[in-house]
Amino acid sequence: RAIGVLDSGVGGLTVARELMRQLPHERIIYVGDTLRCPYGPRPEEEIREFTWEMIDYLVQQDVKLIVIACNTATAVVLKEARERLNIPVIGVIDPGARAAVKVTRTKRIGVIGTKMTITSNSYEKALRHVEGQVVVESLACPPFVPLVESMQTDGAYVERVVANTLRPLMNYDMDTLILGCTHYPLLADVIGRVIGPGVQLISSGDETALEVAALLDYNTISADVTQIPEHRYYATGDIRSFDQIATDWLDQTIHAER
Ligand code: DGN
Repeated sequence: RAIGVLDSGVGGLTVARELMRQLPHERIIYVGDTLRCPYGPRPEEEIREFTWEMIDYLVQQDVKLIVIACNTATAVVLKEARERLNIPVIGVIDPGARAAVKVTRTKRIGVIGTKMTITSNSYEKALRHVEGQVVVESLACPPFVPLVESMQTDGAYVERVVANTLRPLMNYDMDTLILGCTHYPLLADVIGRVIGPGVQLISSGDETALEVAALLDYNTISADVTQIPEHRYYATGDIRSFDQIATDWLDQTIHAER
């Protein structure tokens, strides 16, 4: 049985890539709701409804575990999905928070994400749960997801948008910045340039994959992969642009299905 991974669009591929790297035996079924992306500015009820449609779809495919590879959907649906499903469900917020606490020295952490993720305060709660002493500054970055979904991840225009959006954080003295949206790692180069070399960027993919591995009792050391499992990709919107981003990011030719 496969691992189901869902996101509002292509962002969850940043988590899928890490799963493939750390758990090379595992087959992944990926669902991206590219047609209705972005979720970030939508009302909570809508995010709930759309996310459940993807969860139900994955359950129909008989997956053994679901990764909600979207911070926005994690903030809204993780708790109830855990209560209702009889397979494990993993979100990306707790792993992201844990990863940040591991690397911060000054305990001053920045968080960027969608409007819903930031207003839900989920990161602040998760961070404090791991480390009571952290000082957190959060910022919603609504322009970022549309940039990524339209495959604009580099260049002068993108750099300008990123610099303008991050301006409110520039005077905040932090040593760690959580990319609290799974789309943002695709902009990591630009974000890193704008924010400067003294700040470590944290994506949740790495730590999320560790959590999945622990849950599956997965022994990476004995993983001897001779055949790459046949992953499947589904997108609700334009397949061509999904394939382009996925092929680029995952470094293998991807053909998604509608
Ligand atoms: N990738 C999603 C996240 O991590 O929050 C959200 C993108 C969006 O729909 N705005």
